[in-house]
Amino acid sequence: MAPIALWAMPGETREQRDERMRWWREARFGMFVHWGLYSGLSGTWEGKPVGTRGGMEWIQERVKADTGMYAKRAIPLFQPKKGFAREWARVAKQAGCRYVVFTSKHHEGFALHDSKVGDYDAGSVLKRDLVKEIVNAVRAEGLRVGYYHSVIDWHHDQYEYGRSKQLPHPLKGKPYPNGQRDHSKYVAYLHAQVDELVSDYGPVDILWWDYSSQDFQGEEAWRAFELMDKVRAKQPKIIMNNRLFRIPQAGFSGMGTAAIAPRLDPKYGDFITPEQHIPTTGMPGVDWETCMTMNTTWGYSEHDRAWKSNETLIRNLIDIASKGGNYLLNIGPKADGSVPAESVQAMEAIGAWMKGNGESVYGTTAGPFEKLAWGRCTQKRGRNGRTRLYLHVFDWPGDGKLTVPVAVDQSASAFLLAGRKKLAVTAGERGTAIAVANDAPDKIASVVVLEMNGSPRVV
Ligand code: FHN
Repeated sequence: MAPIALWAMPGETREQRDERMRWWREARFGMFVHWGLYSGLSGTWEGKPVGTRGGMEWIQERVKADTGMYAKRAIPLFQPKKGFAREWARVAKQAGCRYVVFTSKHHEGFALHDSKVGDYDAGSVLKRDLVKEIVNAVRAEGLRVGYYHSVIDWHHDQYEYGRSKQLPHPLKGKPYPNGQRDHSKYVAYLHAQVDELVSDYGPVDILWWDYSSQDFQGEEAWRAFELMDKVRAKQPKIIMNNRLFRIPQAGFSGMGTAAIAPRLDPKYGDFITPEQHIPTTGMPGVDWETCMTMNTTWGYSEHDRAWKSNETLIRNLIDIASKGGNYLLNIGPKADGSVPAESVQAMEAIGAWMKGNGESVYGTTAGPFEKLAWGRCTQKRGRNGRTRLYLHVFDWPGDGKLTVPVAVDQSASAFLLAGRKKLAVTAGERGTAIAVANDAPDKIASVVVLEMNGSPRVV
């Protein structure tokens, strides 16, 4: 299906929307943070591992605990250390992330800010405003900041979980423990807490809603359009994802995390959100962001050792950028806020690669090729009318010749991005050959820049 992007969001022209989206499209790389009461449970319940794979931020649902039992076990373990947020911000900054999105509230319902409309929050329970600490630390590193906010709520006693067969809840299938519920009271609470979050913490750059189902979404479930309007009234430049809805016009083809449709009407949000997978091709005209874990869980688990390699993480970043998307890579801090050593190491490795090659990711657009046998390609159009192709070589040519399926003229030039070493270019109607050294400068991805007049002509 051809991607369809409409510019129908009321009151905003396409040019105004492009301006609002500019920093996000140029950023390409953000850090996701899942942190809440589940982080203290660490994938363990009553002394036993709940599992070694899958999201342990769902532990309450996995053990089918009611909110009272869950809170009693989890709250004592959740002890954020002083300065935890500065560590997060430093990890993101040195990795080359341009923005941080963190869980202001996950499905468990525990809010990290000091809320005046509830008592299941950091202010009421810990006498701390953790959202303020995180937002200030992220901004102090010069990064953009956003909230992941769950509309699903496993704590609130008016949340009518019986209205959806598809959305999860620890008590699913059981009668409401406190008698009939009035979902509109939960929605009023949801709106009030979101209003606190977009009113009391300065500029907020992103609101990452999560999540709706085909049988319970949008107006019926969340009074979604009103909620988005309220947010925009307080934060006019904010960028929001598509997850208050679950319909094809909002970029969904079903319930699976990979069930996306390459289309988006901006009245449903600003970008679509493939999860744990990278679309096979780009989606011209549709803004999208792939979110991924570093192992298999979003929230911290002491049992999940399935860490992706640095090569996989870096090549995912490149693959996504080569298709015109953003990469939101997750860390799951421990109960005290400390970042697992494996995540720190991975982010440092990404940062080292980005230090020498970030130009080939930031501010680029999707490359012109459907597929390249040896790697990926991003591109940037210069003000001088010349185009730079950033050739990310995963499989370095053994014969010292990198062939690129593009026709160039004599004005074309090439160099290695890291170190800027000039490379000889042989132009030909059937493609271009670039003379490269026998050994790859970077075993994960070496970037060769091919610069030419005008737009690339693929052959
Ligand atoms: O259920 C959540 C899950 O815990 C996690 O937050 C992911 C991240 O995008 N979103 C939902 C699953 O799609």
